[in-house]
Amino acid sequence: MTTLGVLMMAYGTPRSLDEVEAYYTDIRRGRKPSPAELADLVRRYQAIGGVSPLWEITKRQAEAVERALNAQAEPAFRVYLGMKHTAPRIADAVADMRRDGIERAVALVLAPHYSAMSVGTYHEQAREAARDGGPELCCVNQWHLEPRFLDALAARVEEALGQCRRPDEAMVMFTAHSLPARILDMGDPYVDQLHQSGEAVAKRLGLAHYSFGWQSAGRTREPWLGPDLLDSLEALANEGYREVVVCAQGFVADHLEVLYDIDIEAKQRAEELGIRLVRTRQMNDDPDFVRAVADVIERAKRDAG
Ligand code: FEC
Repeated sequence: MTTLGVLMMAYGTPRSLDEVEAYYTDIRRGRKPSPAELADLVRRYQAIGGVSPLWEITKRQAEAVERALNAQAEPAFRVYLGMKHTAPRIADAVADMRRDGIERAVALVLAPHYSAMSVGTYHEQAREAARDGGPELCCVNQWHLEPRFLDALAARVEEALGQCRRPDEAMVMFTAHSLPARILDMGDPYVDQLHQSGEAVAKRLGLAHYSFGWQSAGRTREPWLGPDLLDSLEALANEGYREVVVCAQGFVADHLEVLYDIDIEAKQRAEELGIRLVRTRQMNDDPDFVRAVADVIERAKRDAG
């Protein structure tokens, strides 16, 4: 039986504070951060314990998805991990697949919603690496409406509402990473897809109060999608909300943008505003999420024929 490759791609994170400058430079496509920008990012990593758990979680996710894919049939899938901003790079994973004689692979980013500026750039790197010599890639653009993924999100929102004193009066806010607002002029589907998955979860749970917020906007001069989560909290406080459940639906792991931007920065702002902020549990390598990702890959394999 021929082995089908899975090119699983994720953001990547510095493994130590010494790597933060190179990482930040890579994110900024080769432009070094200023000393002040670098110091601020180092400070945020220090606040979450020095390093982000993202790399360890990404590895566990890849291993668990490979096990799930191979559980029912003959082992027929092999997962290769490629990071966008750190080693092992997407190009390294593609080279490893070629070395192992993999001829076809499903390429999947561990981010459910498509934007040309996020998932699209992972795919560009993968296609570029596979251009000479393969493997042939079947790129999954989005999987935000995968039924088991929506179930997993709904279960976590329900669990968080269970921690509220008055769940019926709490606001559920679905957040995702902000992007430059110019994506709106590009016909990019990112905003619509975030609304689609949030609305599907709200429908599953019959939520009366839900809204959408943007987080972790880049520190550049151009306008980013808003309103930012911190400003939204202020507006909610003014409207009389006292409990807010934040569901970071655009992220599938615990990492800096969750552990700092929500758990430290947004919680502190919420407290100042008299709001109790409850964050939903991230997916990490939980079995329900792993099964959802395996479903996405199996469907892509079937669709590719
Ligand atoms: O835990 C960790 O160490 C890594 C957490 C992390 C994840 C992540 C995911 C996304 N990003 C997306 C877009 C952008 C754009 C810029 C940008 C900048 C940063 C910086 C850090 C960072 N991102 Fe990130 N992102 C993570 C970390 N990101 C650190 C730099 C400092 C800062 O701005 O806070 C702006 C680039 C520029 O300046 O030109 C744009 C998107 C995602 C979600 C999809 C995905 O996972 O790929 C979109 C995790």
